[in-house]
Amino acid sequence: MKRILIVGSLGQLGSEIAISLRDIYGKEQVVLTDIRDDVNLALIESGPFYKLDCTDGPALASIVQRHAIDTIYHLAAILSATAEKNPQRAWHINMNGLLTTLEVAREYRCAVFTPSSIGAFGPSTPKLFTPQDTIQRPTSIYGVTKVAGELLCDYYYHKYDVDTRGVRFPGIISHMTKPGGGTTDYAVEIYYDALERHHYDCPLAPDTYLDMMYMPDAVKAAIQIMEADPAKLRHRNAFNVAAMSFCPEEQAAYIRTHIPDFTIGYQIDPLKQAIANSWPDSLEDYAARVEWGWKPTYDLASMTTDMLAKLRERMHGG
Ligand code: AKB
Repeated sequence: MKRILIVGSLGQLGSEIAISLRDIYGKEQVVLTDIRDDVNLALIESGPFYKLDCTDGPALASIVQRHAIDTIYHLAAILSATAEKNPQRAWHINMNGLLTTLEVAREYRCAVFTPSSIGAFGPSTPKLFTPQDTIQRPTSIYGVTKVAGELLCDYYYHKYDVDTRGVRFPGIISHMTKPGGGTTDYAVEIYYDALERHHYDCPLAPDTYLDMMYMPDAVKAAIQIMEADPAKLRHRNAFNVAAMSFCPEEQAAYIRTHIPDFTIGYQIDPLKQAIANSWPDSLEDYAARVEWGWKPTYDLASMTTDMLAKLRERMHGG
């Protein structure tokens, strides 16, 4: 039975991976940590939790030792738009946080999952059906930390035999915990505003295509890759995973099939637009499909139906 630790467990991705891992392995087997301890009290109180700065190696090591952890999900990171406002802090958290986890994993022989991102690509990357192995020259600091993180994880695998694995996540859409500081956050906010105001002001231009994924698929990818047979993994850090690619105009059209009077306006955020323009429109994920059986469940239509239903339930106290 695995004994898992999540670094950054109260964020958009962490809070849902935590619930799924606790369902699968049991509450005591999945230890949660986060820099905050004042949000999502239900999750915090559902099993072992520690307040932890992800760059604090001794504190992380002592939790790993106390709970005999064998697998770490390293999810603490500053997302692209926030990172661009304070690049030095983004480097510190994204790189030193990861290095801290890798060092503890080396000492205590843990496997490590680290998410990379479509942000690991840049303007010189092929934009359509971006291949697994291709040019990676990102222009955002977030992207720089993601490429460096991929390479660092590969390095720890080759040099120290640490079982590092990762995926390049697209924008993740979910209804439990809102994302914070990403370029793709609009694709989540749009559903909240559609239900509350029947209108959304989008920070990206109507025809900005980006890869996106619904949270149940993102959680599935993170868990499935850590359970994959290592003998079949030719790539490790990190696999392209794709589910859908759309632009704000298309997403609005799907929302209108449920809320006919929904309208969208455009108030372009130059920083987010520049980042989005530097990222691919759509990824090709053949390696993930062949090497560990990746296959998404949701597309834009089924995600939109589910998102709106789940948010409606919440709004009506369900
Ligand atoms: C962001 O927009 O920064 C993230 C990502 C695509 O990595 N959601």
